[in-house]
Amino acid sequence: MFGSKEEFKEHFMRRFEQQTEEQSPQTAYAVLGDMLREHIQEDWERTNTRYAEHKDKQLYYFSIEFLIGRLLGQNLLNLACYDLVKEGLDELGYDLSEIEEFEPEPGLGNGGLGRLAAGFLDSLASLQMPGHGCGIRYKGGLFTQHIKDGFQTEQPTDWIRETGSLDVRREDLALDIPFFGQAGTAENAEWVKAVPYDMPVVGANGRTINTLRLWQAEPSDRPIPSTKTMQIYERETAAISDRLYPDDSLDEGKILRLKQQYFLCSASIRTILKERQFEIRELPDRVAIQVNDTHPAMAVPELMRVLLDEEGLDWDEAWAITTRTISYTNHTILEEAMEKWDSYLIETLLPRIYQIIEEIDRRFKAKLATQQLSTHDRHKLSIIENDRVKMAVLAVVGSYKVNGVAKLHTEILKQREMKELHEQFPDKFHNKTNGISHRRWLMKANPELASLITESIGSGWVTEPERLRELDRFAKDQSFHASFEAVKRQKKEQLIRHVEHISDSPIDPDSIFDIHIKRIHGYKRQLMNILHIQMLYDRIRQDSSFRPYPRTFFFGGKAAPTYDFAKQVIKTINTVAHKVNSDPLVRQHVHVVFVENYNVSKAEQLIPAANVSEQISTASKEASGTGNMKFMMNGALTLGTVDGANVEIFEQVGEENAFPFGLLAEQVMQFEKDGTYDPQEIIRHDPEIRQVMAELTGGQLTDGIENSNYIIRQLIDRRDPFFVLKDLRSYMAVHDQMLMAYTEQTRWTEMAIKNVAASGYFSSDRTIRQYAEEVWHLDRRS
Ligand code: CR6
Repeated sequence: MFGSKEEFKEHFMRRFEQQTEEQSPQTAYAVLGDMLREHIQEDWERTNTRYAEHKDKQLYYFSIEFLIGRLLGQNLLNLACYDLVKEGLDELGYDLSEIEEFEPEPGLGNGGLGRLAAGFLDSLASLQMPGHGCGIRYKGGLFTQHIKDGFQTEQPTDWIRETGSLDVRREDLALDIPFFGQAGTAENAEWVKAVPYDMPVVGANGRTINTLRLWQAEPSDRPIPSTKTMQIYERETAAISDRLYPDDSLDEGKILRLKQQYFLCSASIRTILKERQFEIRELPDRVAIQVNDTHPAMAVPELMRVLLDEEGLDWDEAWAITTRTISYTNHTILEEAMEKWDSYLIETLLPRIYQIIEEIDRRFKAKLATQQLSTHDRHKLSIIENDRVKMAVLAVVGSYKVNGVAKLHTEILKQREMKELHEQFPDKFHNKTNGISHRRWLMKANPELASLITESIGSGWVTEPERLRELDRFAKDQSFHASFEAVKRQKKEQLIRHVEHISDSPIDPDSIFDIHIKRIHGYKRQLMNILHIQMLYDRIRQDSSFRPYPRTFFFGGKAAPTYDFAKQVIKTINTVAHKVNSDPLVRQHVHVVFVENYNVSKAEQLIPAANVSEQISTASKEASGTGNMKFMMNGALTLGTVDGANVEIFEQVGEENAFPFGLLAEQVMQFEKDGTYDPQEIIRHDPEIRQVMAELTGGQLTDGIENSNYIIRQLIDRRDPFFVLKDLRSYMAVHDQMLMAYTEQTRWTEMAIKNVAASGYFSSDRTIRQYAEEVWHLDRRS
């Protein structure tokens, strides 16, 4: 980026001295940001010109979330000047990692789905592919979590105000989006101005800089409807890009959410079409639109609307183009996350769109009319049913490809959740197992391990991550073992420094770091983990021969503000943590740390330090998981259920190098079907589980607080829908196995190395190559 270190230093100091603010690390952060922006500008323009001149087919990844994480460090790394800048700053008396801490994290996503979208953009740019993101520029990202008396409290964040962010306002591309009014005319509509902010996506090892276009909602200049005051209109307009919905697995069905979805789809589609330099009929050869879950599925009727009403095509032509342009990724089978919109909501807010959805449904039903189908099948195949619009069905019918995010999940879609749709469109369905950016999760988060790998096998893995396999040669190499263990130790010590202020007693770096970080949710079973810890506590106090190898259990994760059960789980974790950590006997063996405000930056500190990766979702419920891949890549062993991408992790590394346990997906689904699982039976027959349940009901695990019964209600009244008690024994047994394995240090290190070696498959570069080849056909030129 700056030629040499000297050049950088000179340039930096010159800029620094021009600042009016004092010369603090915060000012240094601002200066670095400006330098980066200027540096990127030229390559960004060049990339755009190249795409226009070569007429490359462009991919647009539509997503309601892009959890991009901090950008400064990652951009420097991708521009191959991180070390140079770090050393230069060092010599000037500044610490780059300290400067990086000044960047507020843009939390424009909830979890896996949003982080996946961000990782995909990194891979697209790094593979020099023309792929861009389209999303919303939420003023407030995901809330900041604080823990008070063991409870989660939420505080709004305002990342934009806190930073001069990297994006560029494109007033020239602003457009007005209509809501309400009458179908087909703009009369009485309420207009919202959509203003794009373009953010550069800097690819590694090249000069490709793609664009993440985030839309901001503002009042339009058009007259407002007579039924509204200016004040209400302005408030409602700003609300559209005011905040991210803080729930990743609940369909809230609120009008604001619907507005966000349509706002994103309409602004993006109309701009893509307006800027095009080709005939509309060429669209499928020039543009691919990937719809990330159903949130942007309004892309289907919106593209139809533009083709019909603005481009003047007839229905069949428009439909052929739409269904050759749009493809859809499904990320969940959880019933409560399957979006269903009340018809009247869509009809009121988007009258013309509703007409189009009705027509899509009518035509699809007419096609099915000739087939012999059961009532059940017809029900599963209808887009509109009981005055509700099922977005997943709309997305499948309106796409040319539909994918799940891990092999098991795709099979469940094909054979169960979307069986009837799969029978209608067998060729549409395919699997694309998720991936993670090895640049962020290995090179950026764990430069120590990255260097060790490069010293041993060369740097080929950086561009071809599957070459991490070459590490297998070192799995038994004693001197490699020593360096590998030293790196893990170093990362554990670094983590301790980051979190010691929140822990009530010192953390032992020699203990096993067992880490469970992700959103707090029933199916992710943080409850099972903490019940197990309470059982360890009971056993250590009751059985003087039971003195297990020391373990530090880390938890981190946010609960959706309206999800009482999950909030109660956080309280339980903190209560048990306090109890365990303040017991002089127990704390020699078990230590519990809840890391406040888990986010991407915290993940970057936690994951490299892990020995054990807790991936314990109820089998069939976690579509893929991506945290599991990050841990593996950093040499942690997966202790997990046979669910989501865990299945493929076990496949890649071999089950003997991991700790699988628990009910299988088919067993879970069988129990769900026949209803024969009775948690009471387990409580009756298992004295240890009975004891922990008694403690739970007695309020001992929640400080005796009223309301502690969300958990009881779920386990007893709702008959333990996530099979926590059912899997608890098997979970305890696999923990015992893990402890045994850990005491054989050499064998453990060998397993850890094999995990890193097998993790290359999970780079999102692999995932993106597969999408590009099999779905988007990005190499296709017209
Ligand atoms: N919550 C899945 O649950 C998957 C990601 C990304 C999720 C998770 O298993 O890894 O998507 N689903 O594919 C949704 O958000 C709907 C998630 O992050």
